[in-house]
Amino acid sequence: MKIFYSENHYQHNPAFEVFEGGVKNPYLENPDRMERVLSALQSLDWANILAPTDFGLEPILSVHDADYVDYLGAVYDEWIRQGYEYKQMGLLPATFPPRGSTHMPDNILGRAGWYTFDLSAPILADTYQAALSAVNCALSGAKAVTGGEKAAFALCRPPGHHAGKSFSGGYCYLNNSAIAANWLTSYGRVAILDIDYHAGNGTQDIFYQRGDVLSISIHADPSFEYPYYCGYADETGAPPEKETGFGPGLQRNYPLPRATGDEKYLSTLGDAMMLIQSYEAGYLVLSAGMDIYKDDPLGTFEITRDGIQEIGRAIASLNIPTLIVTEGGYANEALGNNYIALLEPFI
Ligand code: SP5
Ligand code: ZN
Repeated sequence: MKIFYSENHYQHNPAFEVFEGGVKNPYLENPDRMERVLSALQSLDWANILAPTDFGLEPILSVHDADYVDYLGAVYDEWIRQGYEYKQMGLLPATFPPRGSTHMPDNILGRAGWYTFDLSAPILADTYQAALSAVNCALSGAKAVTGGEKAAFALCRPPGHHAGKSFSGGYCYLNNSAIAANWLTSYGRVAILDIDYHAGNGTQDIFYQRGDVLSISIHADPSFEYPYYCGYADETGAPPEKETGFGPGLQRNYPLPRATGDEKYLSTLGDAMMLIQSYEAGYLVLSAGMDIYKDDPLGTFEITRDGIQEIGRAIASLNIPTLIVTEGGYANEALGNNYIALLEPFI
């Protein structure tokens, strides 16, 4: 299997994140995650680890707003020019625009708050380069599946599914899966299936108004879990201009309760897979967060490694060329074997 990896993620290494109550916690979305996955893969004879190719900005600008991408690319230097320097934390706002705000100020902290929705996506010196490389990994994987591969795996760090058209958050800056999915629409009908523990609010934001990508997310119910404001079952997407014969729009959410185990998860996945089949998707992008795993420090689900393999087996049985993209997953010591369990059915 072709696996795309860039070491540019190492330099994106925030020192901490801010939890509820202002608790400073060591940054969970850390370089060690990818290091573990990579070294687990390196011992396998079927893993063909490749460097990504550079697709430039065009595929990114087809998904994200240009002013947001400009901001991501330029703001760190501006921050330093203004005399700030918090070496390992970079730029992190603490004020966010209330609903209905109409003015984005020139002030750098005002702009930072405008473009992010929580305290987990600081901008460091090398954050933008890391995010670009992650996008190139996803796009390289997408290209591989258009070239006849049954599946490809993109090791994307930082992850992407919480990043919307013009916002970062949840450790995400550029939406790797959404950019790859959008790129794939030139080659056929595309579905995204997001199995990260958290609702894919960024992916939902990007495709909600569009009638051309089926976007499905299975996740912890946002009525009790992050990202709280998105991922409800009644959010089904805006009606497309052309009738698709496929319900109101092309977003589907499957919120699940705390302590969801293998059996319930797999039956929900079965429902989601029926949608993908009836949509007749020619390409599938799997936003594959492993924070569904029972030992994950952020998750509450009880999915076992066997359960993860069953998830992989079920999705592989769809027989759709599939790009598998990393998202969350913070039980670092289990991450390598969890991804291997997911990938094996696609070999
Ligand atoms: C890509 C991804 O999985 N992003 C998830 C970001 C979730 N951040 C939420 C942090 C809330 C942590 N609450 C921890 C309570 C510890 N007991
Ligand atoms: Zn997650």
